[in-house]
Amino acid sequence: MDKRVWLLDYGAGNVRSLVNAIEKLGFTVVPVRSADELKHADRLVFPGVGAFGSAMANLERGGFTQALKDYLTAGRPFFGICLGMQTLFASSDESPGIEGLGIIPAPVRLFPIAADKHSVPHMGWNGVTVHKPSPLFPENGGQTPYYYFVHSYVVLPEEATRDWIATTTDYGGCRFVSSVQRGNVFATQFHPEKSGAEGLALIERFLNAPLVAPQEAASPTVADVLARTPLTQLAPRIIACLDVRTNDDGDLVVTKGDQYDVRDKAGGGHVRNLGKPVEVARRYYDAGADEIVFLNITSFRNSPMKDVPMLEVLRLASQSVFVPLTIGGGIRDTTDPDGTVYSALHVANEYFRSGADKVSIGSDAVTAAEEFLANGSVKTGKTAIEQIAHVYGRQAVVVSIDPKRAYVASQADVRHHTFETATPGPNGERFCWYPCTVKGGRETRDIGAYELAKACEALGAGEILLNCIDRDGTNSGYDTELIRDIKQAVCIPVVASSGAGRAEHFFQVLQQTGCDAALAAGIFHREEVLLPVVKQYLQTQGVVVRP
Ligand code: 1PR
Repeated sequence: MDKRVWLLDYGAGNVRSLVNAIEKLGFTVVPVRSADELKHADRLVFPGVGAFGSAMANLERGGFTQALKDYLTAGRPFFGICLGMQTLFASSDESPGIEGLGIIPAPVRLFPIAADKHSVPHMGWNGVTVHKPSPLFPENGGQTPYYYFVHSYVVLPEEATRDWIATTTDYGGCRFVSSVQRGNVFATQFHPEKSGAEGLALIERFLNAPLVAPQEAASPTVADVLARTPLTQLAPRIIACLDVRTNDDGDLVVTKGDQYDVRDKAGGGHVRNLGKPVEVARRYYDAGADEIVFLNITSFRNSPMKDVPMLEVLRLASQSVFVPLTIGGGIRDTTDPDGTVYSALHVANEYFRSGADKVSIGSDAVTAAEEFLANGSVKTGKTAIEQIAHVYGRQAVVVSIDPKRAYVASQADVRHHTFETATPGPNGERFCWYPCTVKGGRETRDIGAYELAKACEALGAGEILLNCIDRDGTNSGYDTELIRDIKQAVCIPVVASSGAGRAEHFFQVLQQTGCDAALAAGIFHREEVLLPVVKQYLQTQGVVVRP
């Protein structure tokens, strides 16, 4: 069997994880860089990246548009992913006035949901309802497989899409088309290359599928599609976080701070060494982590460009970890000791090219928000958040917040947003706010986590990673008051972080704050609570989790 897979890569972004997934399955990737090469493709994968308009412009600029239309209308084997599915349609609300390939005569629309009730982008693990039996979605005994979604635009079931609907998914009261198929042309809104073993199995089924259009099942009516139950549910993400730095011997290790102090007093003050980053990441992937976060915690000291080991860690991890990888630390404009200047976007590019799906910005986000607010909340287009979101999409930009709780007797005592706390301060103070820190908690700034989160959302961040220095490493549970306050402040996903000590803490933070994900570091590294045990406990409490 011919094990070649042609990949239409117009160089816009991170296709490494898709290449890694295809190669993991024993196939060889052949890059397609011209219309002529496209004509020789027998099995084409198209991972659209960025915005609809930029994808169509890149196809046109590369001379691919007509050749791709011809390939598709000939019904040759095609697998479009996320934006690679959306470009099959006639147009998109994301880029008004821009024509798509028009293979499916229907529009892609902005998610018709209340953004103040449901985070947008739709980010995380959700199920699919199969409407068209095919070798791609074999009967699974009623069990829906979970796949990783991250998107803000959708295709809806309607007459013009009816014959193409393979699966639908439900989110925020909206049932949208999560995959389309007719004959050998197949495309998914979700990312199979980031959907763990289920995603790899789907890619493998496509690559091994008969290359001759099978006899198609009859299309369901739109009413049938909309009537099908049960609804799928977005599962909250359980995330493992790896703080990474060089130890005293110069080796890059996973470490863990107690309130950000990574030196082990009882162990002679050495940097805690909790293992090799790639091995630890693989262990968490195998244990069912829904995402993995690497935080390069000494990057404020030197430029990540010199942190070749960190880039190598990402390259190696992305070869065997097929869930989203976030990397944070040092993403800002930097000047190397030799005077070379690197923009934040350049640093982010290196991380994406090395296999990251999202980048996390900490200290630089505080500076950007302070300037944005001082500038009357007017955007300059010059911040790292804006520049990276513009090129890679807002879903690729996470802002990591490192706040500390501060008590005040009266809300009039500070100009920042405060709330009344259930646990008053040492002198009975009834209110609190959370000043943010930079440089790993070493420097406190006069901006609250509430104001920072809202400013970064306005600047284009796609997700908030909300740490809490008071809770970090204490096993005392998440600061649910802080997390609820920030969740209510923004419409983008919020990841709860810091303090998890028992499986119950994950249930508590999900139920009491409405956050989209719960992250932990210490209890997983110290194996005090295993990740599968957390998921099993959540299931006993009726929480839908990715199996
Ligand atoms: O400022 O853009 O260079 O990014 C630096 C990044 O590194 C930020 O995301 C910052 O939060 C992180 N960081 C810097 N110093 C430390 C430190 O620990 N000395 N880590 C640090 C922050 C967070 C993790 C974990 C939770 C859960 N630590 O430890 O995400 O706190 O921990 P737990 O479950 O053990 O309680 P920039």
